[in-house]
Amino acid sequence: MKNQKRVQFLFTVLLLVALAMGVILVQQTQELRKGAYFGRTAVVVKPTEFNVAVGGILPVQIWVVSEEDAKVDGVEAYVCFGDKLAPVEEDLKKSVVPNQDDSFNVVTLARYDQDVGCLKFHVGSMGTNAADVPSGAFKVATVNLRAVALGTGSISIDEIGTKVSGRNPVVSSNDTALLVTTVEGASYNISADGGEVTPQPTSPASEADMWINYRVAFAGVKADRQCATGWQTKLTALSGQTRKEYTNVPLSKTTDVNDKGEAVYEGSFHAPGFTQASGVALFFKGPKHLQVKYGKTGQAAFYNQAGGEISLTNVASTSPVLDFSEYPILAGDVNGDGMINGIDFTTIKPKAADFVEIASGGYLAEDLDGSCQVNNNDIILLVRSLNEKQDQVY
Ligand SMILES: [Ca+2]
Ligand SMILES: [Ca+2]
Repeated sequence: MKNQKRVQFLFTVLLLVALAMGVILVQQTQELRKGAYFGRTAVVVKPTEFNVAVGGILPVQIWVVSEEDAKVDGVEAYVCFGDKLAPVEEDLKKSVVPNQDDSFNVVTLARYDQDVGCLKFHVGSMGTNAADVPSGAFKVATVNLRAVALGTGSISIDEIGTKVSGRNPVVSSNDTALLVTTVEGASYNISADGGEVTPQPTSPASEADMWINYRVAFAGVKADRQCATGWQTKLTALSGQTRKEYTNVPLSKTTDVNDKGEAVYEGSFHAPGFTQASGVALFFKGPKHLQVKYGKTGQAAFYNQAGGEISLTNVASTSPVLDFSEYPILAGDVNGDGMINGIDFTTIKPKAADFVEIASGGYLAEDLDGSCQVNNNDIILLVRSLNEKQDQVY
């Protein structure tokens, strides 16, 4: 009797558990029905980093990644970027450029919520056959924003306010929405206009100090490059035991080119504390470059010996113009630790694979040739610098 009761009790408990689970299952099914999504997507901003001068334009790419090859035919995105950026065009729809290559051909909505710094827009593919509607990873549109103030910030996709629609492979289904499960944004850094750089000596130069007049070039930076302005350049002057370092020396782009078609930059600098007139060696280093030694004017290859043979004077007009432009400053030190190695390579490689871009006039450490895009050419430059540096002792 006692045993029979226990069995009965256990049976009741099991029944209750089963019942409870059934209720949960029913609830979950109802949740899914309420969502009525036929697939999942991620909405992503590319590139992940923007460096631009005030007034510059950020081409913000909106990408969608759909799971299981779900076809996407419309994206309503809510992109927030704060008060340091603003849509480029007054006619908001013109700030959003749909990616025609992937069938997106119409902007049906564009609203700028200036108080919160967000832009809502809808991009769709109108009159496109299901076969031509993209799936997987693809760019939907480019949103052109202008940098209007100095500072840093982020560009984010508001997950709640972003909706993706597509073509349900189950033709009989009315569900055309895709669930947005992941969003990824980007960061931006807006600096002062990079065009003009002024020297910042530790102390002003005195009459006895030497003038250094120079012409240099950066490896791979051809004359037409739009993202090679305002590159902060370090100059070190050496003679005997005297060594002086100067950051941010003046450099302005000329219309001249060297034998390889690289733009020639020139500068004239009154070097505080450097009074040595002969036996001088100069070292130049760009922001993503190796320090390159120059021991004589007109140098067209590396100067592979100790010391230097440059002469200077303390008068700007009589100090010689030293032409180093035929031996450009070697590029490739992306992280600025003074050497080119695997770390620089692993930093540059994924960005080259993604063709990460920057607006004209912007700065991107990995863009070694100033073309405003990271690609194979930048990797080639890095490798070339490594080869060049191998044989050098000084
Ligand atoms: Ca490095
Ligand atoms: Ca480049």
